[in-house]
Amino acid sequence: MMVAALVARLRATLGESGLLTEPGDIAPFSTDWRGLYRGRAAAVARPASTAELAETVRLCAEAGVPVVPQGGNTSMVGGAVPAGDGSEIVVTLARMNRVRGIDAIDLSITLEAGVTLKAAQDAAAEAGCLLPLSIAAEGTAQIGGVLATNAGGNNTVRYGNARDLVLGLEVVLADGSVWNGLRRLRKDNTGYCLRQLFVGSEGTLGIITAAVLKLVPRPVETEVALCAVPSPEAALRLFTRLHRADPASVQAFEYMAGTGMGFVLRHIPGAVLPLAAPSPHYALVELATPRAGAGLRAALEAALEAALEADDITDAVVAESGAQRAAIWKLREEHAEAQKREGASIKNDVSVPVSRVPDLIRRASAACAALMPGIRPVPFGHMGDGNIHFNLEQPVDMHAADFLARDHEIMDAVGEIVRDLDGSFSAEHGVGKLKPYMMPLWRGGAELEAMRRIKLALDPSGLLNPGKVLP
Ligand code: FAD
Ligand code: 2HG
Ligand code: ZN
Repeated sequence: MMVAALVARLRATLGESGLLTEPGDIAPFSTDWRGLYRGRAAAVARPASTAELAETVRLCAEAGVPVVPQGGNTSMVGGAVPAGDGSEIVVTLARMNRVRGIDAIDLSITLEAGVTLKAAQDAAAEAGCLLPLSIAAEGTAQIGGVLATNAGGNNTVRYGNARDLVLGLEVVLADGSVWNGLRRLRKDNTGYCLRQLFVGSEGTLGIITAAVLKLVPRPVETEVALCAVPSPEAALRLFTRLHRADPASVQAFEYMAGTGMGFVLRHIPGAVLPLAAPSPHYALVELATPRAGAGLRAALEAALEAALEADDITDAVVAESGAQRAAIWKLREEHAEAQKREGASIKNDVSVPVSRVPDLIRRASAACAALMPGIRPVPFGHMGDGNIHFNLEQPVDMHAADFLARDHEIMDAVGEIVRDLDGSFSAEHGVGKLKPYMMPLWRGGAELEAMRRIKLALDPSGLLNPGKVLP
């Protein structure tokens, strides 16, 4: 069937408001947050229910037309961008945005895929609970996208990735059939664990339409500190000190280099460094507990004092209010945006064993400086779980296009060091359209072959998000 005939059938199924075809309307769905890719969707389908989405996928399968699922379109690897030839239909989950239920005793929340992560957090908070998943894009990223990418973020050190929070899923499969696995059981050993197959599959195995996620009791004490640290090694020692003392209270431990902090202070309105002087390195610590009277503040101050005496920190500020906590977090959360405003960047979302993070930062900085004089390393990220965004900013006097033309060379140089440190080339952003070329080197042999067989079994015609993840 021609794509035009399919579009007519989709319009009949979804109605006028359920299908976008005007170039101006579909443009935002055809490019990515980083501006690396410009695609062109044949149309954007906006189903309002699982049944409508299932029928959309069934019609696309019948017509042999590929489908690109899209959530908030915040992918850092071009995962939700359609091909440039107008041959694919984008399916946005945005209209499927109901919170279906919350149970504060079961500690679970049932959400449609198009609920933003922020709206899900707010719904959990209203019920006196915490959804312990936090990423800087949470105002835009949606539950379906967060699960399809197995997002990590700031709380992984304490609660794990998105994968660790999923109890159940509802998924539309490649032929349009619906798997309803919206269970909320803590124990359920009944064959292969299908839900974990879809988590992290980046829209290539099925379309997530709803999910049951775990909640935890809401913290009653939260403390946030920003520390100036003399080196990545010192930051790691500070992390170890806090984590050994009470692993259950370390909600986040983030590292930032002075370069990235400088970009935030320069480009983000209202950003202010709450320390006496800039530092080459920083650590952001968040401690939290649901235990009343736990004395977190005293514990944090004692740890910071000991770290100061050991020369592991040179200065620190502990937030005195919710507003100050938010202001400190803003310095960290705006890193991606500030880097974008500074110019072109090449991103390496890598992970290594936590103990090797300082080695990674030192070795990768030296390797990149040797490759390109003037390149500006901007390492930052989730040090407590070993995931550093080893990003590079273009030299000041270089053209963005000339810089970006060398992205593979630079990513591969960093990758070589990451491999040597037993790490991964993608810690939390996924593979998307940007990195399938890396898969044979990193996941080749039996692992990649098993992935291909799974893809073939669930999507035999290769219609779900083609060109993503698998080379
Ligand atoms: P999209 O970008 O729309 O899609 C991502 C992938 O999932 C695509 O392959 C798409 O096809 C697929 N997909 C989307 N919805 C579905 C669905 N319902 N069913 C099946 N497949 C689907 N990531 C982190 O892990 N940690 C961070 O700290 C973090 N911080 C970020 C900060 C900023 C400023 C930005 C721009 C991005 C950040 N990201 C982070 C990356 C991104 O936000 C995450 O990957 C997020 O999980 C993507 O969600 P989304 O709804 O925007 O998905
Ligand atoms: C973060 O942790 C995100 O802020 C984005 O994962 C990282 O810009 C990046 O590379
Ligand atoms: Zn991150």
